Amino acid sequence: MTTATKTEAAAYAPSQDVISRAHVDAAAYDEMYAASINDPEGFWAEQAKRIDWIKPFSQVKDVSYEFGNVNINWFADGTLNVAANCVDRHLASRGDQTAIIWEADDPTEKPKHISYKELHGHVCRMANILETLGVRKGDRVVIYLPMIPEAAYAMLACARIGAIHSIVFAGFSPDALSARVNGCDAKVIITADEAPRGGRKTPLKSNADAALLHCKDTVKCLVVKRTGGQTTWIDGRDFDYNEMALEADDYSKPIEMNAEDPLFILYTSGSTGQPKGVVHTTGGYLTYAALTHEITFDYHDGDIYWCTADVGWVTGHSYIVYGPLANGATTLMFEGVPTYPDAGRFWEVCAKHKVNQFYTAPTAIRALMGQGTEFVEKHDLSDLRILGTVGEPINPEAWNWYNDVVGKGKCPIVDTWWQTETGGHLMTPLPGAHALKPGAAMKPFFGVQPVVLDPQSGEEITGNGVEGVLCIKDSWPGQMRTVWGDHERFEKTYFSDYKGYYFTGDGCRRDEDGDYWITGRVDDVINVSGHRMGTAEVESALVAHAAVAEAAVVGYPHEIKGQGIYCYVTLMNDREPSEELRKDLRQWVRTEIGPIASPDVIQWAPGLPKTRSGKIMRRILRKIAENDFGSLGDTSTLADPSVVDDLIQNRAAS
Ligand code: 6R9
Repeated sequence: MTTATKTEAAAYAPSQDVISRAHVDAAAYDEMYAASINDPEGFWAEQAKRIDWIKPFSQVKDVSYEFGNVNINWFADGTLNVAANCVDRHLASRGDQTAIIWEADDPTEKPKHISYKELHGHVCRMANILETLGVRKGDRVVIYLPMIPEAAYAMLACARIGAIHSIVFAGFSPDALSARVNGCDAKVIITADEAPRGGRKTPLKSNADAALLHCKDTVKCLVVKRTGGQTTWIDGRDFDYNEMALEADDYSKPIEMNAEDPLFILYTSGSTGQPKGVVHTTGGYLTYAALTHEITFDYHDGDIYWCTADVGWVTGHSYIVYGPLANGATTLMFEGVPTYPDAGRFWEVCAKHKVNQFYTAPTAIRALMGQGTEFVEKHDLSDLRILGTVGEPINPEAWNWYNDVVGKGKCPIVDTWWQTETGGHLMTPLPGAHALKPGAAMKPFFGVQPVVLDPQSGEEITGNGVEGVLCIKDSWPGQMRTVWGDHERFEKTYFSDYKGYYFTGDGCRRDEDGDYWITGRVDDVINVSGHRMGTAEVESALVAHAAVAEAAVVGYPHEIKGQGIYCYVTLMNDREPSEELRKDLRQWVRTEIGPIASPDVIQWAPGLPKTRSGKIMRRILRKIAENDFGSLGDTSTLADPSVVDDLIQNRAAS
C-alpha cells in the first residue's frame, strides 16, 4: 500500500468557524498533550476537578505494567459517587434542562424529554427498588433491556447504591445471558417484557425465563413494562418495576464509593476462550469518559448530542450515559435501527431534535450510503456540527459520503479509535485542532502514548512511515483494571506478549506525517458490523451441534458489515451436507450466541488445513475466504496439502 495519497495532501484542515468555537485548538492540543505526558500527575489532578469528590484524593496515579504484578490505580484514596456526579450535582443549575431525549422505535410514538430533576426521581426510585430486592454495595446486577430510559436509570441506580452492573446486549440469546449472569454471580436481572426494534419485537422476558433455568434459584428478575406484551410470571422471583416504582421513595442517598471500586463489568470477546468480564472502576473511568466526551465532540452547554450505539456496548456506557451526563449534557437515546421505517430515520431524528453532534458506526453509514442521497436530503441537517464514527476502520468511500452528503463538507468527522478495555477514546482527531484524513484515527488523546512495535521482536519502531502492532506505553485513567474473577487472564491477554506495554490487539501505521491509522485486529477477533466477536466463540457454538465434527471460523471482507463470518465445517462421518443442515447450523449459532453471530457463509470442509502438530492454519483459510488463492504462502508444513485444493474448488459461491 502506498502512503502517498494519505499524507498531508489529502488532509482536510479545520475551518476558522470550527476552530474559533472549539475548546481545544492546535496550540492548546500541543500544550496539553505535552503536559499530560511530561507531568501526568499534575495534568490528571487538574482534569479530575471536573468531578465532584466526596473526599479528595491525595495520590493521582499508582500503576505497574510489570507482567506478574500488573496493578492499575488512579485517584485511589479519593471517594465519590458516579450517580451524584451524573445527576444530583446538576439539579441546582440545570434541574429543568433535558437530560435524556428518548426516541422510540416507532416514529409515531411520542418522544420523551426527561429533565435532570425527573431523572433524579427515576434513579432514586430504581435504587430503592433494587435495595428492596436485596441488592447491596458490591453486588452484581445484570441489565438486559431495550434502549429505553429505564436502561439509564438502572445503570445510575446501581452506581448510586454501589452495585456493579453488567449489561447484556438485548440481541444476545438466553444461553449467552445465563453465562454472563453466572459469570459474575448476579443477584438480579433487570429486563423488559419485549424489545421493539425495526418494527419487530424481541421477547426479552421469555429469554430471561429461559436463561434463569440455568441460574441459581435465588436470582431475581425485575421486569420493566415496555410493550405490555404477555409474559409468564413466577411469584417471588419476578417483580413488576412499574408497580414498585409507584410505591418507591423518590430519594435515595448516594453511597460513598472509593475511586477504585468497580462501577461495571462488561463482557467482551477476545481471541481465545469465552468472553471476558472487563472491569471498569469509578473515579478514573468517569473523569476520562467526561473529558473525552467534551473535548472529542467539542460539546458545549445547550448542545443536543446523539450517539446511536446501544447501551449493551461500551460506546453506550461511556458516550450515551456516563460521559454526557457527567457533563450535564442533553443526550439522545434511540430505540430503533437506521433503516426503519426507511433509510432516512437517522436524519429524520437529527432534524426533529436539532442534533448538533452525531456519533455512529461505519457499518450504518455504509448501509445508508447504498440507499441513495434523497433519504438524507429531504431532512434539515443544518444544526449538525460534529460527526463521529467508532467501532471499525472506516473506508474512504463511506467517509467521503458522510462528510459530503451528511456533513455538507462543514462538519469535522472524529474517527475515534478505542476499545471496551480503554473506557474512552484513545486516538481521534480533535475538531478544532487537527486536520482530518479519511480513515485515520490521527492523534493520541491526552495522556495516551501509542507505540508501534515489531510483531516478531517486540522492539519499538520509531520514526514515521512505519507499521506494526499497536501498544500503549503507560496508563490512562479510563483503562480497565482487571478481568472479573481472573486477574491472571487480564495480565496474560494484555501484558504478556509485549512486556511493559498494554497490547491492544490492533495493528497500526504511523504515516509520514506521524498520524495514526488503525489497520485492524492482529488476533483472532473479528469485527462484524462494529461488534467484536472471537472466532473461537463461533467455533465452539458450531462444534456443540451433533452433526459437526470440527469447525474453523474466519472473517472475510463484507461490503456492509465490514467483516462477515465465514465458517468451514467438517461433518460427522454419518452426516451428509445439505441446504437444510446449513440452515439448521445458522439457526443453531443464532440460538447459542445471538443473531449478531449468524454465519454469513458455511462451507463444507471434508478436511481442514492443519500442521503436523494439528494446528489449524487460519492464514490459509482466511485467504480462501477472501477468494485470494494466489498468495496462500507456504503450505509445505501441512500434514495433507490436498485439503487446500479441495477447499478452493468448493469455495462457497457467496
Ligand atoms: C469502542 C469499541 C474494539 C475494536 C478495536 C478496533 C476496532 C474501534 C475503531 C476501530 C478502527 C476505529 N475499532 N474503533 N478500528 N477505527 N475508529 O468499538 O470497542 O467493541 O471493544 O471494539 O474495534 O479493532 O480493537 P470494542
